[in-house]
Amino acid sequence: MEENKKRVLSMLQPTGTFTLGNYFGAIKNFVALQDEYECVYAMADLHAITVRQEPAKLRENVLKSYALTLACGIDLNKSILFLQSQVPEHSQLAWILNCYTQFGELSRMTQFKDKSAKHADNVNAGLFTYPCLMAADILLYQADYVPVGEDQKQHLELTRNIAERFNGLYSPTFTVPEALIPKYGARIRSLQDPTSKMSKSDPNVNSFVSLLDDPDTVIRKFKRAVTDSEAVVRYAEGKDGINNLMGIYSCATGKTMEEIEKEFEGKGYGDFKLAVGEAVADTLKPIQAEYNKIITDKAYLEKCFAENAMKAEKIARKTVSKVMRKVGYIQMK
Ligand code: ATP
Ligand code: LTN
Repeated sequence: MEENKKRVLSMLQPTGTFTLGNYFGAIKNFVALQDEYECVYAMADLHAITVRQEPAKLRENVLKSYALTLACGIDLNKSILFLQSQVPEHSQLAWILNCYTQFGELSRMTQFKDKSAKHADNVNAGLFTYPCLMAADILLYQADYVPVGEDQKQHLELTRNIAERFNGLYSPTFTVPEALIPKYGARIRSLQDPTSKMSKSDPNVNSFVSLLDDPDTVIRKFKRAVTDSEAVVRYAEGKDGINNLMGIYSCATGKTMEEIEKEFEGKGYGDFKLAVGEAVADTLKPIQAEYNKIITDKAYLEKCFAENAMKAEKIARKTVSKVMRKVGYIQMK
């Protein structure tokens, strides 16, 4: 990898499959950034256990998520893609950053508030301090940019504050990262309730499109999408359902909102929904074909895990050593 390129880092929760929201909000961007930047990506499997996981299922989900991310176009000749739990520096730096983060700051995190309400029987300390682990994920690699969807903006802001605080207390140690949030894919909304984000943990499967949904399922889900009664395809305030579908269509085809309005002038929502469904199904076809090839090759996947963890650790080790020296730890000779 070239030394003078700026570095990009991002991670995904290894939930086994991804939604169209994950794809347009994050993964598609991961792929696009590979030529211009030195990219480091990972499966956030340490984060995954902030909610209870069944061990065999977690293992399977990590394999699937990794294979699917590769299938979306991550090229291991250009980028690193590793498993967070295989690089121990993440846990090490997270502990240290815990001690430079205030209780009050963590209490304000909306993802913590949402998830602790959702899993009221298991509001564990990991769920609370998880933004410090996320900060460690980013700061370990001295990342300049972090491509994420809008829901991660608050965590990025906290990461910047932690980095600036640490740099100020000692001397410049961490690169202060910037979020890279796409214009239209940043917040893909639920097809059933366009006021909330599309989420794979939504109990209503018609509310989200999974990257592994077959074409008929995709088209059926778009046909059922909630819209409004105006019956005019235009991007406007108060038309959450149509705005969301236009955003998705724009992400899938590269067309602008004006071009989409023109294309569907005088046509009804039925035609529009069908076109969105078909465009999305076409986007997913090559990803699914590639995924089906990769997921059956466990030996290849395991080789990728090992090689990429080693590459990641080489970068992460340097940062941890620097941090330990600054904090005042005696280094092993
Ligand atoms: P859940 O929906 O179950 O809460 P998640 O999909 O938000 O989980 P991740 O898989 O970790 O969790 O998300 C990976 C990336 O996808 C993040 O960068 C996140 O910002 C982005 N993302 C998630 N949902 C959406 C969405 N609806 N629109 C745009 N981006 C999204
Ligand atoms: N918190 C993120 C996943 C995540 C991440 C990161 C994203 C973990 N570590 C580092 C960007 C950078 C989520 O819930 N989507």
